[in-house]
Amino acid sequence: MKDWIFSTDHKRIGILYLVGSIAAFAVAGIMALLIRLEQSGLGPTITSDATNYNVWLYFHGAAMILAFLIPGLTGFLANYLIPIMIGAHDVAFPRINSFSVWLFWFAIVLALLTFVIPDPPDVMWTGYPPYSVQTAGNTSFYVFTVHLMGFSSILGAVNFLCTVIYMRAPGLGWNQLNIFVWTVLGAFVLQLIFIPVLAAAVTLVLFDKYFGTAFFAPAQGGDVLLYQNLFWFYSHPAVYVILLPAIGTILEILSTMSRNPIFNYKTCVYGGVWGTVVLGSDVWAHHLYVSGLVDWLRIGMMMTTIIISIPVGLLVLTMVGTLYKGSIQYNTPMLYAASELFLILAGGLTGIPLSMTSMTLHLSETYFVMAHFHYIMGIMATFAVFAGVYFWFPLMTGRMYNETLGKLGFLLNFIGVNVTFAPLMWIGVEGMPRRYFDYAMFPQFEGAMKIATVGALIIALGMAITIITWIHGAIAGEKAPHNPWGSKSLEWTHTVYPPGAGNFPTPPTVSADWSPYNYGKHTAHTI
Ligand code: HEM
Ligand SMILES: [Cu+2]
Repeated sequence: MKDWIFSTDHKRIGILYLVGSIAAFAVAGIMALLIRLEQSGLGPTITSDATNYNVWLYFHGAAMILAFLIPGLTGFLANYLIPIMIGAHDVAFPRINSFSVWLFWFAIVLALLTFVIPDPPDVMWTGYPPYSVQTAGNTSFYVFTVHLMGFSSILGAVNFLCTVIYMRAPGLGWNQLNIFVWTVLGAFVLQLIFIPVLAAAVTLVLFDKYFGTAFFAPAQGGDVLLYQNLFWFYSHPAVYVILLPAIGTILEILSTMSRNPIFNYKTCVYGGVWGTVVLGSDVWAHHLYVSGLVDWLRIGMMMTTIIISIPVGLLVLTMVGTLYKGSIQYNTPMLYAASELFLILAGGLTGIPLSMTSMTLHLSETYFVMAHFHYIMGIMATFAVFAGVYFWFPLMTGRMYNETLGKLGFLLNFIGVNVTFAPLMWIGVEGMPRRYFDYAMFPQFEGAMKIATVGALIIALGMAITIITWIHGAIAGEKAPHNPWGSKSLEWTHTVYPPGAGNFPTPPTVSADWSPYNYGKHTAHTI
């Protein structure tokens, strides 16, 4: 126990992030089930108090994004893998790393207090004023959770940028880095620049609610839209904080399982990853299309939003190219990774009508938006975390998971998410507004809501099987053979499983022709 609490080993810290984020995922998932059960019929079903419903929505959204996806990708996967992938013995600042993970755990505890305090926050994940200022709910819990998570992530960003810049193995050049490392660098640059803006915005809400200031109160000279601008100035880039490492994870798997190098590596890195980082900073107002925004800004942001499909398209092209003519192994991590092509298309293509200022007049604030971001962010990124856990499972535990159980969980999850979100997307186009507690004025949508609820139950079963598969594998799985997937990357070729203190029995040195994707070529990846 003490070994874990005071550990500065990046692998243990990574596992602590994993446990915390999966716990948050489980509770936020239960909230999702409650939301779907509430909507399974017209009128109140499992609660008659709309505030309960708002609290579930708040916890579900805020926890999924702040406590599961961002820490799952940039906390767990980045921590566990990046030092090993670059041939380092640990991160640049191990104690700060330990401090970050405990900040994250404090934030989780703070978020969970939602369920015990008498006036829980009910402000969605967005915390928009004037509601967040006027509500009887305790908005300060939302604000402090954002502060803690944000601070933890900023420390992580500084740590990992320094680690990759200064601690690469001798000989390891920038263009030999794993693609996952690049995507995490992109994500951390975004976090470093934009988190302070979100932190400032929520702090001003705190002042307005508890100290009587009027930053967002128009009657006293404030500006309510200022908050929305500040919030999305961070939170649009935040979707790339999630998208980039998710795609990085998937690319590692696609490459290894199809025995192909990353297709178009340099275009993917400099065009795809960094193009997304640069353009992603300049599209936030597409979340404010229906707020009465001035025309020049609305049209401008429509252009940038459409243009960002180019770098995102490059990333998807790399995924397809990496599979092309591969000799593919269809195991559980690969099933998750391959399904991402469909999920990214479903989520990305639905973004295009939303980016058109004309079409969004109809679609904004409907279930269509909700289905869009669940396909691209909810499901795609969640599947990436799952794919990552399965792929690196032998490395992390020294054991194999059960392939049949893993595949069964995948199948249920994949069927479940589509049974849930396809009907919701459809009723969104038909005009079903998001965030309504009851939909008495739209009785025609009850059938679709019921189907979606069945979908959510299928997902719950799939998730339960997935978590059982992991626990079973970690405790009773067969011993993992050396390099079970035949990868060329340092974390597999130069370590024992699980890697011990300092990661490598002998610290690796890399030659100029080494690549983590040297499949098919006979160049030795010598040390
Ligand atoms: C290139 C493709 C994409 C385009 C063109 C696009 C476009 C849009 C637009 C215009 C909206 C605002 C809709 C409205 O509120 O009326 C939106 C909402 C959203 N998108 Fe995307 N998007 C894309 C990709 C992504 C990605 C990759 C993610 C996350 C990984 C994402 C996550 C979200 C979220 C979370 C929201 C709604 C947030 C909320 O209101 O609560 N989108 N998207
Ligand atoms: Cu956006």
